Amino acid sequence: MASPCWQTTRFHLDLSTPKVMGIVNLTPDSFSDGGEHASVASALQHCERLVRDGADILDVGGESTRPGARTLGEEEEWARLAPVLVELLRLGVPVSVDTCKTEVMRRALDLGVDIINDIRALSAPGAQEVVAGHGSCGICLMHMQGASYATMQAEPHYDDVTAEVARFLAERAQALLARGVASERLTLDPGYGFGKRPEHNIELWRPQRELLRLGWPLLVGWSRTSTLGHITGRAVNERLPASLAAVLASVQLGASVLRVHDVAETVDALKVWAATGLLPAP
Ligand code: 7PM
Repeated sequence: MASPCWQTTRFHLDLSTPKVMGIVNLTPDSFSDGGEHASVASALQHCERLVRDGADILDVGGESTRPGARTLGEEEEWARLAPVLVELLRLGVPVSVDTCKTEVMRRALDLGVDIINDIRALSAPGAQEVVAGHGSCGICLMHMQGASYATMQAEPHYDDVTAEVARFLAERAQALLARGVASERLTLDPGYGFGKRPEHNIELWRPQRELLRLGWPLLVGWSRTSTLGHITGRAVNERLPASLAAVLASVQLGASVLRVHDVAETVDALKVWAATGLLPAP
């Protein structure tokens, strides 16, 4: 089998070793207080730190996704993202934008971002067209059950969670191929925690390799999730050890891109894991 890769706007990522995607959350409570200029500067400092820590990709989100959070208008979301994206595009690492909004995707791609990461798998009207029309950006399609953050955890139901996630992701990926998107531009994400109870996430985890049969690399986000809280009894700011264990288990189960808050710690954990020979060195 050829080495898996991920084609993005400016970079061809080699996924024969796992890659670390650092989370950059631009909600006002993250980098705020001293006005817009100060918050852009502190967000940028955080990103530079993630790159020094070994992040292979930065994933920047402008919409607070906390359950019950007010959804942002596209102008507001773009106003948060734009000044930071402009600077990040100079750092020399792939820049991913975590958004569900078609107009935000269009503007981000016009700026030159490398990847569109959409927890709604490009379901907004016009989103597939924008991304397909770009020609080379990377794409992450994630599975989520339920219409919104506000409702997704209310009543998740699956007869066979792995089969249902696989069917959904295959269908979204095929729709993009039908629009002429090159297969190498796609990664798939099972969406741990999105419209899934802890038992659903755990049930989905062990057969994760079955999703690889669809033919695309897997990106996973276990970092600090409530399922890890459920397993360990730890509060969100105490979930680093659990998150590291989840990363290593996920890599063993075939994941190629790890979306994490704690980049330096994750890079160390992957180096130790790689030293065992269980996976190629990062
Ligand atoms: C509140 C709830 C705050 C959830 C933040 C979140 C993923 C993602 C997010 C993921 C992909 C977070 C999430 N999670 N994109 N965006 N996969 N592809 O934990 O798991 O950062 S937002």
